Amino acid sequence: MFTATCIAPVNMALVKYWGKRNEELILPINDSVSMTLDANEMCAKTTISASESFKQNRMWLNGEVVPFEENARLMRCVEGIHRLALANGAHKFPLSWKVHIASYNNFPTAAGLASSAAGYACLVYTLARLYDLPMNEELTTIARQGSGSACRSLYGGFVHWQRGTSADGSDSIAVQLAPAEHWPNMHMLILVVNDARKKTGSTKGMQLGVQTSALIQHRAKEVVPQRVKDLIAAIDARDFESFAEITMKESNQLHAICLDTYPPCVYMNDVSHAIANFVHDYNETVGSVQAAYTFDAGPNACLYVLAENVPRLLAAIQLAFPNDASQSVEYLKGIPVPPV
Ligand code: 2P0
Repeated sequence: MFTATCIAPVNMALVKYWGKRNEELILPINDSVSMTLDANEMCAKTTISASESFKQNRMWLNGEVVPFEENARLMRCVEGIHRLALANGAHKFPLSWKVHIASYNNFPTAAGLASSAAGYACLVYTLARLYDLPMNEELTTIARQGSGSACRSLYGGFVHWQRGTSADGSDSIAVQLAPAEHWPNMHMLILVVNDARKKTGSTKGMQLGVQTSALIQHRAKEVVPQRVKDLIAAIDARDFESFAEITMKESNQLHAICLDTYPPCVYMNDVSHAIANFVHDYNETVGSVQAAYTFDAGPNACLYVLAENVPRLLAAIQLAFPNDASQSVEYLKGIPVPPV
């Protein structure tokens, strides 16, 4: 028996992927840029074994059996790795051997916290390790076919998923823009508003968006290309203010597109909106842009803040959003910001 175990972290989009031009190959209508969390934080952990004695392919997610051969995305990842292994001539056991896959997420699954990104990135990377394949951009094209955003979780730091223009998706790849060490004091805080499974999954939500939103193609063609350039420049220069503005505008536009979808997809709730307001008020009160928010396809907030500003922001969050809601201080301009 041969076994490999790997972990892959969650990534959070700064410029959002929303909408496909090819559903089967998972080809996006626009580029996206993300930041990957530290490997020890929110991550998927996957063990894959291959054995001559296994009668069938099997998979468990968080200890529960999940369909394998009926899952087209999963099968496409396995077949993609088999193709690479054949081309590489590197496989140390027959490709006909069945595999058993056990994967765990250490965070809520399908609550808009990028669980499929970490999950499929981990699956593809662990399969690559099992077959002794090297890490390269081809693996990102395979992970992409499990879940679009998964291609970005194969790298740490800041990552750019280029939409590509070819019909077969061979140029729809993820590349690393900068490793995490490039901006070591960049922190991400996750505020879990609700960890329940979301009503409309991302796949369905973006499909409906492409079919019904009058704004989505304008966004893909006219807005995103410039934002990607500006964000890459902001990351390069470690310019937090520009980074924050682009990130927040991107989140707002994603949710505007979701509301422009018919019937609308509503992912943010009242608490999410209160958090977004809080961040703008906080920045105004402290007199500079020190925090940014982004929301994916769920109500949970992800805040970006530099290390030196974390304690003050956290103290303010605890004032504005205490565990006991009746103690909440409305975060209006002029409300004392905890001292540095
Ligand atoms: C992103 N999201 O860029 C965007 C922002 C959610 C909001 O990628 O259909 O689970 O599997 O390709 O990757 C979530 O979509 O969708 C996502 P599929 P995926 O992170």
